[in-house]
Amino acid sequence: MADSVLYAVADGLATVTLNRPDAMNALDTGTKNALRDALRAAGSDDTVRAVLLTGNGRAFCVGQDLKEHVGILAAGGGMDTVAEHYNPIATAIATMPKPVVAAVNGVAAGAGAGFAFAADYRIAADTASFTTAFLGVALTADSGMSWTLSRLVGYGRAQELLMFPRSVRTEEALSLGLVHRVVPAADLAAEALTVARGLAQGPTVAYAAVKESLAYSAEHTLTESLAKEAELQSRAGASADHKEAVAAFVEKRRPTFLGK
Ligand code: T3D
Repeated sequence: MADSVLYAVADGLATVTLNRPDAMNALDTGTKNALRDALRAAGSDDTVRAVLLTGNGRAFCVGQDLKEHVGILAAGGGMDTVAEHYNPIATAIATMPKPVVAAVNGVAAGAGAGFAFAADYRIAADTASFTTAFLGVALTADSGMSWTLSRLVGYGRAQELLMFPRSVRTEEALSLGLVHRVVPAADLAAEALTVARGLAQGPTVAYAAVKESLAYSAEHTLTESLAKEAELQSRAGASADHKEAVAAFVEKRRPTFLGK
């Protein structure tokens, strides 16, 4: 993998770090390839039970590298990167059967914000901010943002944030539901690691089922969603972790989950 994305696995947690701090973690082609491949690797590795996505430097990710993009446009290139990179990256985050935590260490713009919105849990430094950014460069939403943003903040607020891009600071992001938790910048790495490690040691089958049922119910009827819940509850109920959790409850001890 390119140095622009760091990938490390320890104790069931895969940490994926965008590592172009001098470019505010802008997404050039090499970075997009590496990020897509890292997330796919984490998704398909059964020893990985949770993923932590973050950035090095003062930005989380400012989206498409516009300095590279201007050259691609000048050479007559198009928007192939949406199908080649942005869609697979957003899909990997949103659908891998394990929780993804976004530790938003700084500004998240365009597709960078889209990746954070696709995650299952967002913890942000108090110095971070979000902007949809797309309209500023005469583009529409990608990286799943039309889907995620309206579900996070509601249709009307998503309209406003997409049509009139602006910097949303963490206090507002928290009240809008764009982030789950805000911590002092100095504490972000440790706090995010604690959350992500806890998820990596948790009942992975149940987390995957929660993730799948929420996505399913977003576009199905109540009747269909109830049937899906029954299917997923059967899956979670058949897991070793469910048996362990119930036994631990009865025996008044902490459960030890194996992720299966
Ligand atoms: O094919 C396709 O392209 C389709 C896919 C699109 C996906 C997308 O993500 S489109 C959206 C792309 N992103 C943006 O439009 C964000 C542009 N950046 C900004 O609006 C601002 O820079 C920020 C709000 C993110 C941060 O503002 P601020 O004041 O903290 O920093 P700054 O001074 O504007 O930028 C600092 C440097 O980062 C500067 O470089 P310099 O002048 O020091 O050499 C700036 O050019 C660079 N930078 C910021 N964003 C990008 C970038 N360089 C390349 N690409 C960027 N996206």
